[in-house]
Parts: sequence; C-alpha cells; structure tokens
Amino acid sequence: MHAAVIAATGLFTPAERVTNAELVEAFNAYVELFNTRNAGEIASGSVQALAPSSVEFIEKASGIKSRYVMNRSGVVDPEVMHPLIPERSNDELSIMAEIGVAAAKDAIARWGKDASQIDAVVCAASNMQRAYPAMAVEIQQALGIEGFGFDMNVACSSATFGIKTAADYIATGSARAVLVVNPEITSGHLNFCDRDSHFIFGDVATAVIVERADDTTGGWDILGTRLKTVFSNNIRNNFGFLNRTAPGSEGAVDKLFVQEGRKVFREVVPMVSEMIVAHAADLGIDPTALKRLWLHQANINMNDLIGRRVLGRDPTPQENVIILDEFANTSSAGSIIAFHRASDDFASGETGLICSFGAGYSAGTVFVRRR
Ligand code: CO8
Repeated sequence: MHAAVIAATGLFTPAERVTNAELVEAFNAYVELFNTRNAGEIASGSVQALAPSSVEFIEKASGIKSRYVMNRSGVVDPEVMHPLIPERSNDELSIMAEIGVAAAKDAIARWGKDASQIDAVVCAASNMQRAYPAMAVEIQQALGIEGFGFDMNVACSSATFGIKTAADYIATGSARAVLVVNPEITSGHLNFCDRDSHFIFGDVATAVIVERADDTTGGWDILGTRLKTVFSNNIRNNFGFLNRTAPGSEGAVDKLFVQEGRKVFREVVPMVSEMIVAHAADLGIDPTALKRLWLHQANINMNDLIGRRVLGRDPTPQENVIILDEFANTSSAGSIIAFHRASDDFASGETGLICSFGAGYSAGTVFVRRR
C-alpha cells in the first residue's frame, strides 16, 4: 500500500458576480410582475401571491453576501430568471469541461510537474454537462493526459468522495497521480424564482492533485479518509433522463433543486459533527487540537455549530474558514476553495480537516497534515 498526499489545488472563479442586493432586486421585480399578471387568479384564491425576498433574511439565515455566476444578465433579468448559456457544438470544449480545465491548469501550475504525469482524472460534481461522453474524459483529452477518467456525482460531497477514490487508487498502485476536478455550475439547476432558495448557490470550479507520497516532498499527507451516506428526501433534484417518459409530463418545466433547509440543518449538523469526532478518534487525532477546519460551505450558522462541537470551543475565523460569504454554496467545491485559499500558513506537522456534507445525505472527511 502506498501513502497519498494532496500535492496541489487549483481554483477557477467566474468573471461575473451578483450581490444579495442585486439578486433581491431582480427577485422582487419578478414577484411584482407575477402578482400583477396573476391578479385575477390571486383575487379568486386559485393562485397564491408571491412574497418578496430580503437581503437581511439572506445574510442572517445563511451568511451569504454574494455569488459568482457564469452568466449574470439572465439571473438578474426578472423576465428570464436563469443564466443564459449558449449551447456549444460537439466540436467545442463544453462549458463545464472548460472551467474544470481552468481549475486543473491552476493546480498543475502549482504542482510544478507536467500534466502527462497524471494517470487518471475524476470529475466529481453535483451536476454533469451530459450523460456521456464523461466530462472527465473530455478534460483528460484537453489536458493531454493518458490513462483513464470518469465522472462521479455525490452532490456537495463529490470532492471528498473524489479525493478518497484518488487516494485509494494511489494506495493500491492503480495510479501514481490523480486529478480530481469539481466544476460546479449550480446556477443551471437553481430555481431563481423560489424565495426559499434563490440566494443559495454560486458557480466555480476547483481541482485537487492527489499523488503518491514517495514521488514528492511537498504537499499534505492524507492521514485518513472516510465516507458516509444516509438516505434523505430533504435535498432533491429530480431532473433526469426518464423525466420525459412519465405519462402526462409533456411540457413540464425542468425539475430543479429543492430542499427542506431547516430539516437539513437539524439533521446534518449532528451527523457530521459525530462523524468527524469518531474519525479523528480512530486516527488518534485530538479534534480540539486541529489547527483548522475547511468545512463544506452551505450556511455560516451550520459551520459555527459544527466547529464548536468538533473543537470544543467557539472557533476563531482562522480556525473555521468561511468563504460562503463571497462564493455562496458552491456545492462540492466549497471546502476545497476554503482549503485552497487558507492553508499557506501551515507549518510542517500541523493538521487540519477537509469535510463536505450535503444531499444524499452524504458526508466525507479528509484529515491532512502539512509535510
Ligand atoms: N426572504 C425573506 N424571508 C424568507 C426568505 C427570503 N428569501 N425565504 C424564506 N423566508 C422566510 C420564511 O417564509 C419563513 O417565514 P415564517 O417564519 O414566517 O414562516 C422564515 O423566513 C424562515 O424560513 P426558513 O425556516 O426556511 O429559514 P431558515 O432559517 O431555515 O434558513 C436556509 C433557510 C438558509 C436555507 C437554512 O435552512 C439552511 O441553510 N439550511 C441548510 C441547507 C443545506 O445545507 N443544504 C445543503 C444543500 S446543498 C446539496 O447538497 C445539494 C447540492 C446540489 C447542488 C445543485 C445546485 C442547484
């Protein structure tokens, strides 16, 4: 068995950004249009009037202040309310592969080796560009990587599941270096007309290179990885290839992200806190001595609670990194952005935790130590 390290990470950030104020302005204009256009039905009680959103609620309930998006103009247009992303021909790089490649190139540059030294590509994300060919194979081709690639989807936990898969390939000798890419165009499956969730997500791509420890002196030792899934209906996206086969589905609108946010909050916090503490104990790590947590970035109050339960005290902003204020929930990429942004100050031997959680439910823990 071979030990694995996280050798490098990379980040692609979209050029366009939407603040809460801009998003709420568009949402409230949409609500006005809807209520005006449906005034008769609303008066007769057959349609329910929509209520406005508010910046104050969003910031207090979630901690989110802005998000990056692949297309801003559609998202802030009350007559559109979704991103506008032109379809590409089969001969062009798909948009999800394109942002995955951008993040991968950033990681490869930091790694300082050539892409040809990568043996496998795992594209791990919440939503895939298409059924096939796999995005991972497209990314592999764009980067000139030999070997193999495949896509995997574990919603917000895709990155940690991908890192574990990569570390297992390293351990068994199936690969010496694996590229894990997390392109997340969450705006494509977010219902910008839904007051409960229109503010939640943002777009981004991250990349992680996992390498055999013997092949490098740098990076982060992967001390242990653990995965967990427990079925829940509280976060769902029912979009799928069988949708059009359901009798009576003709003309139905796309099925988008839905959740019972409060239930998710209540159920996932204990599940994840207990998982972290148990995994740390099995590895002989004192969780209260961790220098830093790079948690999934869905909700600031959730991260505060998990941080308190794991560290046994109120975590400082340095101990519990928050990037969701700027990026919103970027699904699988969130904990990787936090790690990418806030890990340079670690001294050799210092230990931290990358942890994701989300739909499924799913959760993944990756304990790392600076080499
Ligand atoms: N503006 C003003 N008021 C609002 C708004 C709004 N936008 N939305 C709701 N309210 C009101 C409600 O109507 C309610 O009013 P009342 O008390 O009168 O009934 C009140 O505010 C409170 O509403 P909630 O109970 O819904 O509010 P919460 O405090 O629970 O906050 C959150 C809502 C922020 C959603 C919170 O519950 C949360 O963050 N929960 C955790 C969710 C989470 O972690 N989800 C993980 C999902 S990610 C994942 O795994 C899937 C990945 C797939 C990515 C695909 C991309 C699309």
